[in-house]
Amino acid sequence: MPLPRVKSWMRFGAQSNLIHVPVAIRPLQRSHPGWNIRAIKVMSTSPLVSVIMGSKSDWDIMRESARMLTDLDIPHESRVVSAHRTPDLMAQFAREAPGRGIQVIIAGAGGAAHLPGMVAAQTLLPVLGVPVLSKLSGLDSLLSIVQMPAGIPVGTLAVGAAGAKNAALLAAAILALNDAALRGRLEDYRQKQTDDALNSKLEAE
Ligand code: RP5
Repeated sequence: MPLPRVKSWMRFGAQSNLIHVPVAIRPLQRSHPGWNIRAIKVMSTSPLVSVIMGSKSDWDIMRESARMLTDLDIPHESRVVSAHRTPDLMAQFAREAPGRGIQVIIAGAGGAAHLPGMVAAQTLLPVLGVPVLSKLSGLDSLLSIVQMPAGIPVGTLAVGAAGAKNAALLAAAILALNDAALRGRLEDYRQKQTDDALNSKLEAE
């Protein structure tokens, strides 16, 4: 079976703890279910958005960011970077992100969620914080991220999946300032949302 056209590539696993999410990997997964897609390198695209999270347990929510970025055809990476478990990695990540071409960082964390603020303190890149649901229903995460003292901003989104999805949309809006094609894709996304709402059919009472 011929390979579908793939615009980006995927590399992830224990060693790099890094996921380059390809734009068209889903058809590839469907048509080649037995393949080890970790080993497939089709074409390299540097990520523009980095989706980081404090723990693997945040991925259920943070994958909404990654999915939205994939849908909008935005090269991105997703990885675990913990402020309290891997503080050196966090500092290195924040320092090196601009040089790697990253333009926006989305940081999800739960509980005493200091990751977004600590990363924002070490870079001039825009940092969008996503409060992950916690034992206190995400209220602790929300307050930890949104209540940054003056001087180091973190753009804070809603708690949970809606926030993760909106973080990607906000990152897209930032990138679209200098990318007319992406702006067009965002307009299409909004239009579809409008059409879906207008075409809503309610079931009988
Ligand atoms: C935070 O602690 C993470 O962002 C996560 O939301 C929370 C709990 O982490 P785990 O104990 O599930 O790894 O750093």
